[in-house]
Amino acid sequence: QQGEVGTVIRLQILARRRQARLPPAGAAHKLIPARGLVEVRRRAADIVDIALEIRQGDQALRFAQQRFAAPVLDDPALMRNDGAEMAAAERLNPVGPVFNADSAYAFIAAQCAFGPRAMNTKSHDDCGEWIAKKFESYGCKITNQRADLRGYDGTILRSRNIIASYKPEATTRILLCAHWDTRPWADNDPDSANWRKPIDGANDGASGVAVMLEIARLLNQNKDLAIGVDFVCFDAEDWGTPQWSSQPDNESTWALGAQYWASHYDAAVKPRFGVLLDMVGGMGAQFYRELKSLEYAPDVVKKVWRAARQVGFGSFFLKQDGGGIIDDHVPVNELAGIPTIDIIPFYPDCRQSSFGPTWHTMADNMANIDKQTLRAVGQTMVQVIYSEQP
Ligand code: AHN
Ligand code: ZN
Repeated sequence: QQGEVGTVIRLQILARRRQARLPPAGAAHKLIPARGLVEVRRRAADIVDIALEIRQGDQALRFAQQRFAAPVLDDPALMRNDGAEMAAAERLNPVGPVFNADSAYAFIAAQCAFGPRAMNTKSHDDCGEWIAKKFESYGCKITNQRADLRGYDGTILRSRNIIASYKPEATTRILLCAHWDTRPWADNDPDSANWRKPIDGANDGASGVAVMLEIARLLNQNKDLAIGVDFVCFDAEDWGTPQWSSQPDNESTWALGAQYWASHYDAAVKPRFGVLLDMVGGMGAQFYRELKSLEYAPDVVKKVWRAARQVGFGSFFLKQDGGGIIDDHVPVNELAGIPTIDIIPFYPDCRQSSFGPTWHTMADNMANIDKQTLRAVGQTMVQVIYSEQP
C-alpha cells in the first residue's frame, strides 16, 4: 500500500482474434496479445487510466477508456471483461479528479500535531484557526459561527463552527460536514487509568475534516465544478455525557455545534442534500447504511452507495444496514431540513465498540489511520459531487 511502484496487475483479455493496445499510467504503450493474461505495473496507490483498443486487422473495433481504483485492479473477477463488456462497464465510471489519500493523511497529521482539540483548550483554538485558513487558501469563503454552548455538566463550551463555501454564488449546492473538536476523555479505553485523558482524535474528528480539505484543494485546482459546496466543520460534537458520569447519557448532549448551526440556519440557498463524514479514516472500516440516514434521506444513501460502486470502492460501502446513530446529521435533518446522511463505520464484531476498536480510546491516533479508507470515502465523495447536475 505504501510503495510507489511495483504492484502487478493482471488483466485477462478474452477477446478472440483481436489485438489490444494497453497504455497503463505513465508506461509506454504495449501490444498485448489477443487472448490471455497480461501483466502491467502500476503505481501502487493510485487510480490509473487504462485505455483498451480492440483491433481486428487495421480496423479499430472498439475503444474503451476507464479509470480503475486500486481495489478493482486487485480484483480479478471485476477485471475479467471482454472488449464489449469493457466498453459498457457502466458500473465503473469514475468522474472528477483523483482523490489524493496522502494529502488527506497529511491533513490529519497536521490537526493531530496541535494536540487534542478538546473544547476550551489552546490546541483546539489554534487548530480551528488552521482549518479556517486552510479552506481559505483553497479559495473558499469562510464564515465563523461562534457560540457559548452548555455542556452536559454545565461547562460553557466556547464553540466555533467553521463554514467554508466553494462558489458561494452557485444556486445548486451540496453540504459536506464533519466535526472538528475531539473527545476530552478516553472514556471507552480498555484501561480505566485513561478514562479522563483527552484523545488525539485522528479518526474521530480529524479524518472527516481532512477529507473535506482534500476535496476543497481539488476543487480549487480547476474551478470547473458547476455547483457549489458548503463545507461545515462542526464544533462541540464530542462533549457528550461520558461513560464514567453518574448522569445517564442523553442524546441532546452530543452534537452541540450542529444543533446550534441547524437551529440558526437561514441561508438563502439550501443545499440539495448533505453528507456527514464521521470517522472515515480508520483501519478496517466498512460503511453500512445508517438507520437515521435511511429514515431522513434514503435517496442520498442510494446515491452515495452507488457512487462508491462507480469508483470501485463498493467493498467499503456494504449494502447492509448498520445501527442508528445520534450524530451531527440528526439536527441537520430535523432542524435545518436538509436531507443528510452519515458515513460512519460499523464493526459488527468488535467488542470494544461497534464504531471500531479505537473509538474514544487513546489508540485513536495516527498509527491507526488507513489511507485506503480515506481514499475509498474521498473518491466516493468526489464521484458524488462531480455527478451532480446543476
Ligand atoms: C453517540 O454515541 C450518541 N453518538 C456518537 C457520535 C459520535 C461520537 N461520533 C463521533 N464521536
Ligand atoms: Zn467521538
